Amino acid sequence: MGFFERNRNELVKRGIDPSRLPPGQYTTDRFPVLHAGSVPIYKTLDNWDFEVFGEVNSPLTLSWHQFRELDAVEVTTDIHCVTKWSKFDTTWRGVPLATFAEMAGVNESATHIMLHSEFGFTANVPLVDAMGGDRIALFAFEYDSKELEPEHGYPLRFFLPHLYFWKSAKWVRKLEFIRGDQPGFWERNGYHMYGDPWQEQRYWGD
Ligand SMILES: Nc1nc2c(c(=O)[nH]1)N[C@H]1C(S)=C(S)[C@@H](COP(=O)(O)O)O[C@H]1N2
Ligand SMILES: [Mo]
Repeated sequence: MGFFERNRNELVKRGIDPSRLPPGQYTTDRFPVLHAGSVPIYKTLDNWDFEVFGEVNSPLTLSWHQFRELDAVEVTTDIHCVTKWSKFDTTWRGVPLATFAEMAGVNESATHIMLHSEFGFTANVPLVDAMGGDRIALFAFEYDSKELEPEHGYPLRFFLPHLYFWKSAKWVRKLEFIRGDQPGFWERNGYHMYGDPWQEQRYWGD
């Protein structure tokens, strides 16, 4: 029996439905850390801000304090990394993307969002995925009821669990509404433009 089959059998033994695992994934209870480049260190959040711009009527900039005054929600759900680990029942707290679309007055011309993080990291997501129906799309500041660890995105990361986890940009500073799709950092480096784990859209051409 191979590793992936053993991993699925273990889930069954633990009473967890193995169909929660997308194709080619295995579960872990650890929380691996993955990113390009270094982890930003913030001595204070006094100079931190969050900017919303692009195809909107009223671009805006929020301080950390202003950001934290917005209504937040908590969700518990599974996450799936393109490097094949999945983690079940992770709990996050943050402000829904829809809040910012409303505050800034997103134009009908917007089709996608581009997330901009520290050190130039970017990630692209279709707007319907970020706003539609029962989809979860948060700007998250807590994991497991505690503020984010520096290596997991402190103070703020995007959280979009229905796509591979590379779309969930850590250390996010700007939300841009754009017209037409553009590749972000990993998408320019060979990852799929969309990244649906259930379709195994890992790389270009998948
Ligand atoms: N700013 C930034 N965010 C990023 C990345 C990155 O390189 N830079 N990598 C992504 C990738 S590839 C993954 S799998 C997840 C990993 O999140 P974690 O380290 O909290 O597990 O972060 C995503 N967010
Ligand atoms: Mo990743």
